[in-house]
Amino acid sequence: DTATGVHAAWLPPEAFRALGSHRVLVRGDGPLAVTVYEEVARACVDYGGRVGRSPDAEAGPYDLVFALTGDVPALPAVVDVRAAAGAEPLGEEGFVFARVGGVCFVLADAAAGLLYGLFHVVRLGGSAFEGGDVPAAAHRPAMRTRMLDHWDNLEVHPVMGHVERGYAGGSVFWRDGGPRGDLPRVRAYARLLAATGINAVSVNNVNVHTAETHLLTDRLGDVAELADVFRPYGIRLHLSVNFASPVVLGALTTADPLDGEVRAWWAKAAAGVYQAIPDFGGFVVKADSEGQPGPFSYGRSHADGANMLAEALAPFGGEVHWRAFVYNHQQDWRDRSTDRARAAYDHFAPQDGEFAANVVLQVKHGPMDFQTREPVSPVIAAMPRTRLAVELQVTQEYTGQQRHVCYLAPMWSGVLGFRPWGDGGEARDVAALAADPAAGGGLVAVSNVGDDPYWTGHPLAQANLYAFGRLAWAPDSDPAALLDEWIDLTFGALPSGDPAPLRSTLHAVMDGSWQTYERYTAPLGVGFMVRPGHHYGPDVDGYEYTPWGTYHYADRDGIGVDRTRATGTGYTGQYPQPWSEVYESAERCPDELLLFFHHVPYGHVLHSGTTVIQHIYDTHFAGALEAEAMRSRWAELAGGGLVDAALHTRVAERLDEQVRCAQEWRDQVNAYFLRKSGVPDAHGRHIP
Ligand code: GCW
Repeated sequence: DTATGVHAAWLPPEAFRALGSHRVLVRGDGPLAVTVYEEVARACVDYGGRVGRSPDAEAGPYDLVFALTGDVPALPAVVDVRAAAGAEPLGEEGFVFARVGGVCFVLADAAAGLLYGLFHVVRLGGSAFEGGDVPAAAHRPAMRTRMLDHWDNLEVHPVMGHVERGYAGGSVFWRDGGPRGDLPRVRAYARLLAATGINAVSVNNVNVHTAETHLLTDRLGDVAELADVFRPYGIRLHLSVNFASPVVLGALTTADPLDGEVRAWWAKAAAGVYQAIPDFGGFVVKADSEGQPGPFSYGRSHADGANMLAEALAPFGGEVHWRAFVYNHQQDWRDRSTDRARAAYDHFAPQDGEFAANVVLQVKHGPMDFQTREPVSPVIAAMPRTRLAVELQVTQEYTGQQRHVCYLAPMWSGVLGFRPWGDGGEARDVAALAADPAAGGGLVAVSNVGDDPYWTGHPLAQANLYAFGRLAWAPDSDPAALLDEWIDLTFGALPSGDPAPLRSTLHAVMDGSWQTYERYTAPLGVGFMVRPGHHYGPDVDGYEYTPWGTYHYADRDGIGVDRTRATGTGYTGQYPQPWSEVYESAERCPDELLLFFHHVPYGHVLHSGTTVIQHIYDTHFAGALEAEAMRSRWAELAGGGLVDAALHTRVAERLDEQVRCAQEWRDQVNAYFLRKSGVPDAHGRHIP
């Protein structure tokens, strides 16, 4: 049942070499323990090890034992190892790893923990089995929900294509209006996701068109089939639902959330879903946003809408992921008082405390829309009585569309580590707010996967998917260390056996790639200089006179959006102290966000000591050169046997495009600002 013709990504057979060449005992019941057993058994076939399975395992000795902590009578050692890891419960998904007297133990309270422990051992590789004792340590996911949302359509949408904002081919789930039918591929995908720690997937676009609306009812079998494939890897499925389903599916004339018949309709729909998929995760909802239906049509609030769905799901333990991405996309660009950045807070903060216990408010990490640089959304600190999930975008809509190398883990790590209250009394960071065990929100991302043989179009974009899952498990992970993990697993089976030269190239190309991308695109946090519609490549004024609320206001004197309380839109007031003061002040505002918060003259001097206009020139020249350096560095690997030739070519081709596109960005942005400002480059470089 293996997927053929698909890149193994971070789970090539060689990643299981150490595991598969030892003597392993797998105890425990249920489908997840079976998965662990099958994974180990397959590795042992490949590498000559031996696997025992309770209850009829042959006698030891074993090098590695997987067991549930309740399994005491048969395995007394479990008691000591578990005790050594501390008294805190492991939870549904946690595990203990230890090596005692030459035997490794993976212990868990529930079988999902065994699965995550298995992939921990895979990451450790040979080192799991070498050296002396390893003290017992507990590993638990920081986030309860670690979710990937697919923006996949069942059929090719005339404007948005098969996968909305997808850059890796068609959907892995759907084709021609129905299931794609390649379940081995789906299984391989589930396995990759489980290895990063992801435990929830939503299988259709948040813009729910007519065909996808039917997944909730008459097409439910197609979803159940996918759920069956994801289940053995500990992943619960979710569906994006159309708020107007009762109307679209023809049952009722209204979708008013306070209407009794509407509520009854949803209760019945939810019951139907759980009959087909007993462990169904819940609904994802984009309501009253970019043309999607929602409670506003009926004069109801978003709490009314979300709670109605929550009530339908509650009897079955399901959750509603209600998106906070609500703003006016038909704004008048002449009106400078309306500020799209304010919208989510203005809509949702007043409703804090009104959402049901099984509603999770899903908030994009920034106030606008997944730009290369944004401040952290103020909604995240504004709703202490609401469960919260932070939404990231792994698919590179605004960050190079998987034609550019852009390793996003450093950006996400900055978001997760941001402290809305500074270092003062309430020092919790974004990760802690999303992980709050009482609130139980989580981390969500828009997937970058499609039916491309490398999964993600750009092979190096696999690292973003890998790092997302790992950050959801452990938000304080170091992005460079995660890159190493990904490199070791993906490329660890080099014929030379030594990934060191490849490792240094990949770090050189990837570590700083997000900042390189930022240098040659929109400057200083101002955002939206992309081509309208598809959002690839430069168009400085592309969105300037449109209804989308995404403006930079460049004129002959200066640039930026005045979001201050003193003279602007007042957005800075949505932050708690100290940020409301720091962002309010053009002197104190961090350089990288200056134009997000302030409209300043081109001669404004940054903390870096250079003027805004000179910064624009300098970074655009530098960024384009860095893209060229990335390409040369990668080219040095050609023919060296360190990476597969086809993969090398695929990356090389995309680097050619990245270099071309970076130069186009450089020239358009520099020419635009030279013409607007009339200020020449201090270094006299050529600007067309
Ligand atoms: O960034 C915008 C995208 C839309 C997307 C929307 C959203 C799914 O351009 O394509 O729609 O965000 O997050 O809902």
